[in-house]
Amino acid sequence: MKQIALITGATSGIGEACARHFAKGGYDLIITGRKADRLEEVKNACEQLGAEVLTLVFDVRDREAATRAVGSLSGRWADVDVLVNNAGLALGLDKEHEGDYQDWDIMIDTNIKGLLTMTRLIVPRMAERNHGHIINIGSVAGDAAYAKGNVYCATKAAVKALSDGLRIDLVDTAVRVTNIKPGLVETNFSVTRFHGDRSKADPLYKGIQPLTGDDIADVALYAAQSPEHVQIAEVLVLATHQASGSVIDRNANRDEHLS
Ligand code: NDP
Ligand code: 8X3
Repeated sequence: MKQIALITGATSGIGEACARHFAKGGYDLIITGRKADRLEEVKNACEQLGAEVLTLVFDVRDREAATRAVGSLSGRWADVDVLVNNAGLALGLDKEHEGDYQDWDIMIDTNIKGLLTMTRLIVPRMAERNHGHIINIGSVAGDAAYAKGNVYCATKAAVKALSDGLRIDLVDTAVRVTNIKPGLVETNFSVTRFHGDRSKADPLYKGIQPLTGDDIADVALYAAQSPEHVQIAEVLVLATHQASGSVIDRNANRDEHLS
């Protein structure tokens, strides 16, 4: 019987890449997101790769909708083997004392409370089965704050604390917890952060070869496919010319060719 991976925020970027990689890696999938059309496209792509795929359309901030969606899973689909808590976002890049209340609430509700809701809904069955793996998508931003990153960085620091706490609480079970902390990944992330303004988002990826969603999905699949006695607790994945959340060399003229 194939294992089942549930991936939140599978309509774009890292989540979409995880869906494709887990499909190729032999998993059946439950992919979730807010955009039904995009989920159908990702579903079709993953079916081409040999996966059976269920889609669940809901916003991770809507606890009732999330509860209904997870409650609708029956038979083998109720036994999720891998939960990839990926749905998340940054909104705004402002000084903390000048930030936007609504941006703050959306980040906190999605990155912390949404992740917690999915954990609360899926992990009890894993604990009962003494089998499962939670892969949280944290960030280098959770390791140290950077200028104007304040609330986003705080949400990703929370993802680290929640991953560590869950790992402690599950230590007497065979359920594993991994926190993957990507650096600069070129996805829709920055377009979202700047509320759709590409003229602010695009320069972030200039002068450096950023990571791709596929690079992060590779790491997630590696962690999931590690032998059962191996728990990849935390992985920091940076672009080669990135040293931390705030130290990035953007010398586009350097004489090298990364492939
Ligand atoms: P994208 O914007 O490409 O993808 C974000 C995904 O999350 C989308 O599918 C989006 O859906 C979904 N999402 C956002 N809010 C909600 C919500 N309320 N309910 C359900 N789904 C939601 O960005 P990334 O792929 O880069 O981001 C994925 C994760 O990776 C995030 O947690 C982000 O913080 C983290 N990350 C990203 C890095 C980067 O540099 N790109 C680096 C480190 C971590 P929709 O299309 O409906 O908005
Ligand atoms: C996304 C990476 O450094 O842009 O979490 O915050 S960063």
